Amino acid sequence: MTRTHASRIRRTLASPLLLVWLAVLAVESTLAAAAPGDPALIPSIFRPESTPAHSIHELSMLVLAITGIIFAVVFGLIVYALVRYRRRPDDDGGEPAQVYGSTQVEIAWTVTPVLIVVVLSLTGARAIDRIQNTPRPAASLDVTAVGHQWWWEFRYPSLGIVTANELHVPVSDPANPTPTFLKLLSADVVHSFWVPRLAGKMDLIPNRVNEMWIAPEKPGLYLGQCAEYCGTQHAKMLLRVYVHARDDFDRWAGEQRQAGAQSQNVAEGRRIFETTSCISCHAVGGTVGTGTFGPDLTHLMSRETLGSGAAPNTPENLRTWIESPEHAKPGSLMPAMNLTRRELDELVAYLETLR
Ligand code: HEC
Ligand SMILES: [Cu+2]
Repeated sequence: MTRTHASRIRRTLASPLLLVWLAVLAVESTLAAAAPGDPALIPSIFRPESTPAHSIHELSMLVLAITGIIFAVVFGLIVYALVRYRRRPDDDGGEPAQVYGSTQVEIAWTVTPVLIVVVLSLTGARAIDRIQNTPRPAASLDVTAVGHQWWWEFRYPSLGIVTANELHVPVSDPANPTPTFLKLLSADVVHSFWVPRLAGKMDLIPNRVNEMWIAPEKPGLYLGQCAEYCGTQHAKMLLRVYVHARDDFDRWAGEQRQAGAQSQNVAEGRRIFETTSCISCHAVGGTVGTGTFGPDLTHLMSRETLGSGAAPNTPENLRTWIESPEHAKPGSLMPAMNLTRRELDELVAYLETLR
């Protein structure tokens, strides 16, 4: 083998491998960035923890196995042909034997792909059927999820709860399932609800009602992400699903149902909230604030993050958020209100009582 041939072969082999390797690297670094530190938080489809995600995982493994075999066979044949039929020093430069119209070969390479496609589409259809046509147990919970640029609104019509960005649901025992059924709506553009360890993606489309369900089997926090590009801050439209043991869920729901706190010593902060245009976009139970353009703030302090996962909900971050939403989330649809430093102190002190 001459040097140019060897390097051509190496180049031919290297480019698809390089692409595969780059793709794996990109996926891994995205996952790691989404959940620095804690591997349990990595939103991976390979570690399903809920019934629809199990079916999707099984299907993915089958598809990956079939496509993996195809990849190995095709790549093996390419490598074989490259080596076996490489140019040799004693080649006479003439054309090799030309073969036309082998009926067996034609049949083989038509029938095999058809069979593969039939198997893939039938198993896919079966998985879709299993997920979408599941009978709904009486003990299920209903939640309406509304996608907004760039945050999530969650309503529990049967419990009278409205919250944002952090979805709380009860755990579902496979022997006695208590799944959560989500009704997906959009207030503006198309978004997509995706928590990989719990279920597949489902779009939230304006003027349309989509539905999906989750039945998480283990309590804990599951991370997700809006999975349909929806504008500037799409990347910071994160999803947090808290799965609770039944008692914990009932306790959380009880707290959320209570009216907002009415603390006296933050009256000035409350006055600022009620007289600044905060109330045209935000609701706080028990106040004149009934806006729905932004997240409901009645139990703001029960959330661990601000701005749909853009920042941890600490007093400093809350203050920075109100002073300049641009800081944590450039392009966010909440304007900076140009409050004085004193007004900001009073307002943040008030917001911190919203537990
Ligand atoms: C024009 C409408 C509008 C006004 C006015 C407004 N906000 Fe907002 N606010 C929003 C939107 C939209 C979001 C969600 C931003 C995002 O996550 O992308 C938000 C988010 C927030 C959050 C974070 C909530 C969470 O759970 O993540 C807080 C706190 C907040 N606003 C407080 C205030 C206060 C206090 C005022 C008044 C000084 C105010 N907002 C004025 C629209 C508004
Ligand atoms: Cu979105």
